[in-house]
This record gives sequence, structure tokens and C-alpha cells, in this order.
Amino acid sequence: MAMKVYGLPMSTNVARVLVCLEEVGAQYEVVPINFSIGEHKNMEHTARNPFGQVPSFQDGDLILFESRAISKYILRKNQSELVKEGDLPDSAMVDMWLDVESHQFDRPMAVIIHQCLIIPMYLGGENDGNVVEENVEKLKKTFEVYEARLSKFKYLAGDFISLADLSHFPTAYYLLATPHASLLDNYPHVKVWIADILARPTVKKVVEMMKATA
Ligand code: GS8
Repeated sequence: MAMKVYGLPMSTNVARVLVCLEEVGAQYEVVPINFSIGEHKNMEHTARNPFGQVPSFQDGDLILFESRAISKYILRKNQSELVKEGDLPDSAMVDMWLDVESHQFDRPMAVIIHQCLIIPMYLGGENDGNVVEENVEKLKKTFEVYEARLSKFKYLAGDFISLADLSHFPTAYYLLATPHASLLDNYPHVKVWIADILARPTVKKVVEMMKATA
């Protein structure tokens, strides 16, 4: 039975899982969850994700939620090099930078995306400039750390691409659509790194799926 991902590809956390499935060449099915009718909060979906969020994921009897945990499961199941399972220090570096992505990049970016893209495009109304500014400042601090790291190594966990890098792609893709894309001009290594990730064939394929459901 094909693995199932519940949610729309346009959701950053769903796209993160999809790129892992593409990386390992898995057979999978995307089951759309319609936010506009509150499908993510119904009993059927909350049985799969008790937080009423997407993604959720099913592989046979195994049901998971949390996109990074799902991503690791898919990559480990397929012995992907993207998690460096066979090397304890390398795998620890992947885990560490994946946590950095989740806590230091995704948090400010989720607010920036909501304020700069979701509110004007889907909800109507104006964003809160102070909230945007506060989160752009947080993002700059993160980018300073990334710039220093990426001036020494090609990728975050070392000189090898990993889940820690790929995990950034959905949110980095949306950053480029906000008025704050030019921020990257101040961080040349980060800019090259993002371009490199977005040029990866699996990422390009998932970006097309994101566009088709936006
Ligand atoms: C976050 C899931 C999430 O916020 C993960 O899977 O990594 N830490 C979790 N999902 C959003 C869609 S954005 O991709 C969501 O479901 N929002 C609806 C809601 O919170 O009601």
C-alpha cells in the first residue's frame, strides 16, 4: 500500500515531507485536506493528528504527525544518506541543524509568511508592520549564524547536503515571494545555498506541486 500524506502541498510542512518522498523515489498518495471547510479539525483528521494540523502521514498501520519526524522516518526507512544514519557525529550535526531550522528559521518565517503572503492574499486586510519588523530582525540573527557557517562549509551540517538543508526549502521558497527577499543580498553564502537547494530536481518537482495547490 502506498504511503499517504494528508494535507495540501502548498503547506510548508506538507512540502517538507513530499520532498523526502521524492528523494527516496517512494510511491505515495497526497490526500488533500480542505481548510476552508475545517476538514483539519474533524474527527477523522484529528484521529491522525490530534493537533488538527497538517501534515499527517500513514504507512500501513503506522500513523505519524510532525513533518520533521515524518521526514526522518521516510529517509531512515529507505537508508537515505540525507540523515547520515551510519555516522554518529554527522547524524548529530544533521539533527542539530534541523532543530535550528525548526526553532530559529521556521518560527520567524512562519510569521513573516502569514503577515506578508497569507493575510494579503487569502484573508484580506493589512499586515502588522511591527510584527513583521520584529520577525525580520529575528531572521537576520539566524542568517548571520548561517552566513558564518556556510562560509566554512557548503551545507549546514558539513560538506554534504542533508535533511537539515532540504527542510528549509518550502519556507525559503516563500521568502523569495515576500518583499523581504532582498534581505538575502546581505548574506551572499546564504543566498547561494538557497539557490542551490531550490535547483535540486526533487525540490523543483515539489515546488510545482505547491504552485498547483496555492
Ligand atoms: C506544524 C504543522 C503546522 O503548523 C509540523 O508538522 O512540522 N510542527 C508541525 N501546520 C499548519 C499548516 S502550515 O504547513 C496547519 O495545519 N495549520 C492549521 C492550524 O494550525 O489550525
